[in-house]
Amino acid sequence: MNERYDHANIEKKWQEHWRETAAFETPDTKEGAENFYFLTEFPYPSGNLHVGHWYAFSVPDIFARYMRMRGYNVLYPIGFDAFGLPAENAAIQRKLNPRTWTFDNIEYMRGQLRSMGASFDWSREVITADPAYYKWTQWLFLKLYEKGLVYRKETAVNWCPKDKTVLANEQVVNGKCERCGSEVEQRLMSQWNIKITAYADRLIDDLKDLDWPKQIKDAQRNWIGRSEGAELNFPIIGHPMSDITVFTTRPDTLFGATYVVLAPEHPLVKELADKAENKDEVLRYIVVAGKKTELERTENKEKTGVELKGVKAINPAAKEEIPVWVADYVLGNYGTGAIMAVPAHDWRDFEFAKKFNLEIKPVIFPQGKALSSGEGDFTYFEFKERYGEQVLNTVVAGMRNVLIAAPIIGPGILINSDKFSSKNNEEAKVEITEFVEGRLTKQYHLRDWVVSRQRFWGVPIPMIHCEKCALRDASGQGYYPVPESDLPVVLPELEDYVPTGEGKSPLAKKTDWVQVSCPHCGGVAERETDTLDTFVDSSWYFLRYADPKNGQEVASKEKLKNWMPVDFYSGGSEHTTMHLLYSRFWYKAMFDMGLVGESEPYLKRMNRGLIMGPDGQKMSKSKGNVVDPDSVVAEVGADAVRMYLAFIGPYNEVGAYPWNPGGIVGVRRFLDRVWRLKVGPQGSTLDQSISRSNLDMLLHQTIKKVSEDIASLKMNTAVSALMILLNEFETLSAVPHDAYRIFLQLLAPFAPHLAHELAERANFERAAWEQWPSFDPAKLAGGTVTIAVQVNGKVRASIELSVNATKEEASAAGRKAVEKWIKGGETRAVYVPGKVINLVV
Ligand code: ANZ
Ligand code: ZN
Repeated sequence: MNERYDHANIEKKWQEHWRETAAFETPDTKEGAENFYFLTEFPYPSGNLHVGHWYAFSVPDIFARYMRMRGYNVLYPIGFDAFGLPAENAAIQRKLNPRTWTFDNIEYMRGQLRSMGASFDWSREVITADPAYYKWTQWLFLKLYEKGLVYRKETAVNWCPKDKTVLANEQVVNGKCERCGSEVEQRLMSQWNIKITAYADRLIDDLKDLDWPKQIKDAQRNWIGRSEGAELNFPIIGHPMSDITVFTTRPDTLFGATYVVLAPEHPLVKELADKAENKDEVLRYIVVAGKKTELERTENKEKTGVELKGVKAINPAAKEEIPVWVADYVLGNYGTGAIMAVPAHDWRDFEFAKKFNLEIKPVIFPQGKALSSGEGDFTYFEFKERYGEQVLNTVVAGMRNVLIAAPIIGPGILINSDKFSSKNNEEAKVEITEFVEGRLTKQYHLRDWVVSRQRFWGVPIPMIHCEKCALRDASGQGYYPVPESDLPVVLPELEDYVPTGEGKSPLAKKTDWVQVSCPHCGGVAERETDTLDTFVDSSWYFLRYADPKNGQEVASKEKLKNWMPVDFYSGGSEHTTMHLLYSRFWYKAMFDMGLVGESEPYLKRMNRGLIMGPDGQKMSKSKGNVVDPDSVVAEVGADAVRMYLAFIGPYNEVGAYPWNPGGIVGVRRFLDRVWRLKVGPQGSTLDQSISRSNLDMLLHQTIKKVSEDIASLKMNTAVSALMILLNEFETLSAVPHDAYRIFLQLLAPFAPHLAHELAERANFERAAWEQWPSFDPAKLAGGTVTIAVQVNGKVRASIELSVNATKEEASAAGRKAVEKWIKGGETRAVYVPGKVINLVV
């Protein structure tokens, strides 16, 4: 072909063709084809597609197209996560209406997404800021409310001073706002919460049945953070009405608890401070501690605290009087907000005890030969056997006041623990808990999900507050759901969207919207003016793709059955403990209400990696290393960009891959070579080719490799295999027509425009090439060839060798055949596969 590979026209032509023929509109069911739901996380309408979007959508498109060619009825939908802070902040910066800004962006991004040649079904597009969508977000929120899974409560919440809104725990990363990076403050506020903790056990236990990467499962398990332990009561001397209840994961160490610690927020602190000799000091400490962030308190810094002087508690097992402290290394919102301190076996307690000179009492004897005498090292039981129990007891009791250099952390044998001494510590956990009438419990790191946002650009929370009813209401709150027939509560237009920072959304200023009649008494009441966290919107969007235009319900049961659960979900690792956790919860709650047919939404999940700037740094405007995909596409074409991103690294691993301008040129050159391939006349087949057997084998090996690699998302090695096949093709005077067809079939998911164009030009029947080729296992192994063995360039013998033989194998076989010339001497081999091995002595 002398004509230039004109990517721009070819890509335009095929994109128009796909659009006009509605090529990727997916029917709900398709005769003879199994449904396959392939989901990628939908984008925020941020305004401009960046390389990250290309990576998120164009590489998965290879998989979607491959599955379609394999005969599946593939749903590969797209939509926009349109509400939320990023869009709203961007609009405010530009002094634009967030709605206009968002919908303009969506329009622009649609065009950009189309330029990828991705096989999205646009007819099912979902936009979370569309009232037809968020009607169902509100409806589902009210369903959760009905089931007692939504409640309003005053709690200490994370407040972002810059975004002027409350954040969920998941949106605080290392003490900073996940969106803007500001240091998060704690504020006491009354907020709407979703009771995700009610599902903590199921969210952990059901992970085991999912085909998800281990890291993602582990991260969710850790985030939920289930600890099994016990609540134990420590009586306070002279204060018979209230004990100090501690949560411990180590009730086996109870005899070693030498003091108790209350969090500064603990409700008993003020009461006990009144009794303490140093009340003022205690109160001052509480104020100082209250100013610290949770991160500052849990970081491994110098421990601080103050004793409640004169207040004593009793260790319920050892029956000894122990001091009571207030210290901020104990958190108010975990467990019971109080701990028993066991400095001999816990690092934090150990450091604290060292600093304040508190008693350190070991109650666990480590496993292994930990006891030494003049006669050697012994385990606990060996020592007991040799020297008798009495000697052992004296030694062990002696340890009590020995200043140990570090706590004994691991398991072992109980000592200094009365009748429990000599027991295995694990065994003693339950027994000691029962002995002091404690109770076995579980604790979770997971907190309920605070979903109120004091921002404009979100779904209005469909609740109404009535001051009058609040007085008569048992809860005293006076909140009532908006009647279902009044949904959606439409987000009104405002003059001013800027958040006020006073703890209320700008919607509060829209008094005519706020005022509404009370669904309970009919009197004058007020709408809730906070909006929902965008993670609520995205907790169920994938269901809507199954039935995007349904005005009667979230989605019809039948359509859900066609598509759910999602077969494969591709997305970013930042969502591991946010969206992925929230949506699993949401789906389980819907399952319990009979709204969906199973309790897990996504069968298989993968997290993709990141594309870095050419300098290896994260792309950012300030670093000036942002690659603009539009200009690269204009230069080399969408197919080259797709294929380059596929080639950049394994898609199934969370790597960081720097953008390499040289690499993209290389891929473009590959496509140019494909364009120029010399193809045999129509009807020419492999069978007529001279190098038939080798080519046949390589072709079938390539089919196998590319199929397996795409299926496991190792797109990079699939591309390499295509490159090797092209090299081989280029050694032929003409590529047999049937081999060429297979090559285009394999290329089609990666470079769909080019492959379609070439297939059309080669006159292939659509049906004949638009399906995935299969390989013949018999042809994979390949035959043998006879090659010449030279010694210093002179032919001395010939050998039969597998066509796949490596240089080492060829050299070894060659040496054997020419032993009498080389006599075991050292040789260097020059190997031309299929032809000759030259051994240079
Ligand atoms: C005594 C003890 C002895 C403990 C020992 C540990 C080791 P996880 O695993 O995270 O659940 N703890 C309990 N509530 C706390 C709070 N509000 N703030 C800070 N620390 C708290 O941790 C449970 C352990 O952390 C509990 O078990 C308690 O210390 C401490 F050798 O009790 B342990
Ligand atoms: Zn009322």
